[in-house]
Amino acid sequence: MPEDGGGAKGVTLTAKVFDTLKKRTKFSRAELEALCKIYCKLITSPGQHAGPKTIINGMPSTAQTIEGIDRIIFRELMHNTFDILTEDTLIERMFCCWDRDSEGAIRLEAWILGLDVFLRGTQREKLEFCFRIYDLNNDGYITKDEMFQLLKNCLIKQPSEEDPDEGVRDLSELALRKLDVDRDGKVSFQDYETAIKEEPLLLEAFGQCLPTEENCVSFLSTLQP
Ligand SMILES: [Ca+2]
Ligand SMILES: [Ca+2]
Repeated sequence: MPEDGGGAKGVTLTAKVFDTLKKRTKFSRAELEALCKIYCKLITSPGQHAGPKTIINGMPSTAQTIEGIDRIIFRELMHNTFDILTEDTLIERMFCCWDRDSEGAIRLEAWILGLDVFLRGTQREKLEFCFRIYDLNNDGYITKDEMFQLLKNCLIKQPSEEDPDEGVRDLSELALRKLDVDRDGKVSFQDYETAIKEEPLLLEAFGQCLPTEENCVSFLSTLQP
């Protein structure tokens, strides 16, 4: 049963959650409040519930869905607010990294913790975030196959080429050589960290998953009271 007729309007940060977030993130009190407001707006915006049977007489039913930012809203947010025009596989991976408990929606706390890395993460946090995204099967390694899949999706196919996958295979081979520091045939987090220290531009080698500096600044400025 919904707690009140307004549904998500009741979402607020409890004092305890607030204190935890204040400690765990780099956001100020005012920023956390602003982020909470944005969250409430996102989860109540129309078209939130993509699945069938969740809209009854124009009113979203809270019976079967957990409250949070769903995939559709997430994609729009990345697209419109942060200019991340990356393809679906990568957006899906980003969503999964944000939705830590695999609930199918990003709850308030996860949303704020994710944004902390996304907007103000340390180099180490950003490395971990990108690595998790690129490690498609979550086994702790980025393999050549995973690189192939990621690069295949980012590259525009040349129709004239006889074997369009050949270029992607070459590129995956090259990326593996660059990133596999200990030469065991796959990229561990350790490899990735070492290689990116050498060559910071490789951080997002397999597709954009972080906002530009400019987008960060402009989003953070909207949080100011
Ligand atoms: Ca993997
Ligand atoms: Ca390795």
